[in-house]
Amino acid sequence: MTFSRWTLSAALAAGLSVLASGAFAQAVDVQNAWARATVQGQKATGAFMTLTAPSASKLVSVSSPVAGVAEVHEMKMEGDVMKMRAIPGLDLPAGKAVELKPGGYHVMLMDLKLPLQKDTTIPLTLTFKDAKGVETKKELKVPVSQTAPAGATAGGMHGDHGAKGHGAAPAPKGSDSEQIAAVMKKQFDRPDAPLSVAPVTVLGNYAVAGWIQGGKGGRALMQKDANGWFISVCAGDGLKDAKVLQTTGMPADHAAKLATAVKAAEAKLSKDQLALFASFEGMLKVGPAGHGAAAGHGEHKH
Ligand SMILES: [Cu+2]
Repeated sequence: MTFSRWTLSAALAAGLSVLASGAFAQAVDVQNAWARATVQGQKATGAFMTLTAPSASKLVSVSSPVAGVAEVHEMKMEGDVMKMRAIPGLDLPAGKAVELKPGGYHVMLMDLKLPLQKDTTIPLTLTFKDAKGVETKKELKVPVSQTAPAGATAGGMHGDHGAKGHGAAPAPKGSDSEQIAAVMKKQFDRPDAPLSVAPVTVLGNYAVAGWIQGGKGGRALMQKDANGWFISVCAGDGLKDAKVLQTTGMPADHAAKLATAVKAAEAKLSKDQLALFASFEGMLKVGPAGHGAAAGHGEHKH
């Protein structure tokens, strides 16, 4: 029974307890599963993992008692706009690892019943269908964390940056602006496309940071929680608009003050630089709560 032993040790290595209800020999291998922690009031998040099916199969549905709605989503860049939508099934070719990661395919957990707290686990049931149409279910206990754990892929601002394994890195030091620049660079800086971050406008636990990378640009809404600064939303001109800032859950007076401060900080920038900041279309909710709760996800039909 080499195969079943391999499956079990792989599951244990991933820190999961796995119970397959179908024929055990057909079990799809699950590695590095994790779900993104959420803050109070956040209604949606993502879960990620690497799936390897022994024979051609499909991931046809997902469910979790913590979410009113759970779907398999794909994310794609269309021009400069990140869009995501539910897909009826995710193809799992025989023996090929298929990655569900931030910025790519993911399990979308919506209508959350309660906040997902880091260092807890959530139950997640995956339903697979093989080439003969036979359905198999797999019950997982998925660890909740703020960022991709070591071994899992972190994804990137443009969906093409791949893993940097930054989940285990220590929190950056320095002023708020320095910490924010460090957080953004850690995730998106590349030797072939350096990321420049400026200006950074900090107001309380929120900040707006302009960024430019390889002829593209935008603004990032940063938020600070007990674990430090994280990227909350990527957008363009929306992040200097008080009304749009409010849609991220920011109190109205705070949004107004932040919008005014961002405009003041950017007052001496060149027209070209402002045009780059404006060139990021739409709004991409990043984390720590995944995406989906943000405005401007036009294709998100729920
Ligand atoms: Cu999604």
